[in-house]
Amino acid sequence: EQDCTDFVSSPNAHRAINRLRPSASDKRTYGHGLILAGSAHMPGAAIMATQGALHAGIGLATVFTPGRFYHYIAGSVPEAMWCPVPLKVDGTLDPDAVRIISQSTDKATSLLIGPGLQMDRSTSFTVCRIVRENPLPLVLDASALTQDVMAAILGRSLEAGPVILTPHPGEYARILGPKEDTTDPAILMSFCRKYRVILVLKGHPTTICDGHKIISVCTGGPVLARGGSGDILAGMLMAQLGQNHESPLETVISTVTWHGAAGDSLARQRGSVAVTTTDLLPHLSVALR
Ligand code: NPW
Ligand code: AMP
Ligand code: MG
Repeated sequence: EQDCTDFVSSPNAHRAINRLRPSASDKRTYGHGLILAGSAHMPGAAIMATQGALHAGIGLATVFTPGRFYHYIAGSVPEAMWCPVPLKVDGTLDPDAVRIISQSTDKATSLLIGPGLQMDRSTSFTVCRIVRENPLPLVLDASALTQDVMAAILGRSLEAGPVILTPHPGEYARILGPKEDTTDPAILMSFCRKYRVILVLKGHPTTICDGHKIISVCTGGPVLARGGSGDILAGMLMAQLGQNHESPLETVISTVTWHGAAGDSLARQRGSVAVTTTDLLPHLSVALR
């Protein structure tokens, strides 16, 4: 472990930092990410996804979150902009959310949908419309991983940005269908080709597939086996996808590796038991160094 002050004052470190962030840059250089996440009983997922995006260096983040409780969660992450999207009287997402999010799309660079969303019929309808119509590079996680949303992906324009899916094994089984073998690499490969997606099958190891090759990422361990670890990863992927000019596959591989390496750093310093999910966040900078 290197002392932070020594690191920052060394000429090599100065060069390294400037390689990641050129002097001639401002917040627009590092992307503007949009996040549709959270619900009355899972506001934490929206917060953790947003923190993941911010700690992965995004320039600007706007969070669309259903309902009126956003005043409460907005204060917990002041760096982000928060925008309540309307709910119908039955508590489901109003289709007007499509219009509200589209209005912000012009200057945005990527979109994350899913962490902590309550996926009832009306919310699903709204999410499917956004997936079909919004051309931004897209990360779909958690509650947004349904068969209806998979069908909507097929309706995206060929010119639209890449789609990254980040299921855990249970969510993978849900989008694959009940009769398919979730452990078969050939099925994984043809699934990714059919939907033209990059799939991140989370676990130990995490398997990444773009329909042409399969990559295993072995960083990370059971310190990450706690609620919210995947929400942080989803935010990081959205942030990196929006600001990175290398290939989407390279971006996904490096970001998953980074998330796991931060877990390894946390476990080395504090062990795997008596920590909480957000303790991972400061270790993202340690792992990056
Ligand atoms: P079961 O029924 O639990 O045994 P869920 P989730 C299974 C939000 N969160 N390997 C599971 O099995 C997320 O963002 C909010 C294999 C079920 O059958 C989502 O929006 C938090 N199978 C929402 O909660 C912190 C597994 O998969 C199926 C598996 C639900 O997310 C927590 C579907 O799973 C959470 O991130 C595994 N590793 N894990 C917050 N603080 O706000 C689960 N299954 O129940 O839809 O998945 O991950 O709980
Ligand atoms: P989620 O279930 O969506 O919260 O995602 C969990 C995250 O933690 C994924 O990035 C997993 O790869 C990671 N994770 C959970 N348990 C382990 C484990 N035992 N070893 C390595 N990574 C894990
Ligand atoms: Mg998850």
